[in-house]
Amino acid sequence: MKPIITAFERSPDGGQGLARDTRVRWAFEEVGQPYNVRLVSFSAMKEPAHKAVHPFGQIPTYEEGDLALFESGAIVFHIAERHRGLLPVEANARARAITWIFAALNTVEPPILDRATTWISERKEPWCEQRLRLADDRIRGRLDDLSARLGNADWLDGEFSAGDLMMVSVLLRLRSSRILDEYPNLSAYVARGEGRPAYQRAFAAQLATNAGKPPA
Ligand code: GTB
Repeated sequence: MKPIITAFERSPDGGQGLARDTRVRWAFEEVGQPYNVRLVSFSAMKEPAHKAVHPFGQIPTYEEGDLALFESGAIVFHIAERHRGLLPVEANARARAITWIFAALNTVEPPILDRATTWISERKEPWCEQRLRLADDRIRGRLDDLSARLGNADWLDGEFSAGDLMMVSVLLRLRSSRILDEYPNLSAYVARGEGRPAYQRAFAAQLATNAGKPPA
């Protein structure tokens, strides 16, 4: 039985791959596991049927038999645990890869999300420019350290892992801000992630859903 995930019926980004189903699709593609997608509208997301799976009425979700999951991090981790290809077998290397999943979601993504929320919800406010500058400085603080840690390596800790998948997914959200351009090694890291055939397939799949539909 193929797992079923949920995605936006019409993504607000018009198919740029920024919604969080893309990272889940990418994980499936990396491990070679087929999956089905159920598209949901914004209103359906808030209905009891969807909220029974996702308490906060969001996407993505994951369902397989009796198991229902929400939170993209938990879903990617679950896929990585169940299938070979996204987590090292050696115990310490595996623990470090999992640490990078958490670092992406808990340490790097929050200031990036803060910037996105400011831009989406507060851009008409007179103080928005100032707020964005503050958000950018917080992001730079994280990127300075991430860039130093990555150095000239291809991936964060040895072979490509679910930690890299999550970190690249989080950094992709920065593209429109140009901040990433200030960090050539991080820009190259993101490009390496996007260049992976599994990412390309995931991106194409979400684009196929949104092609021809104007951004919501
Ligand atoms: N922490 C959760 C996770 O990682 O799964 C967050 C889930 C989440 O934020 N889901 C969003 C959602 O369902 C979609 S991905 N929003 C609808 C709602 O809350 O009512 C976030 C997202 C949405 C749109 C863009 N975009 O258009 O650029 C990018 C990212």
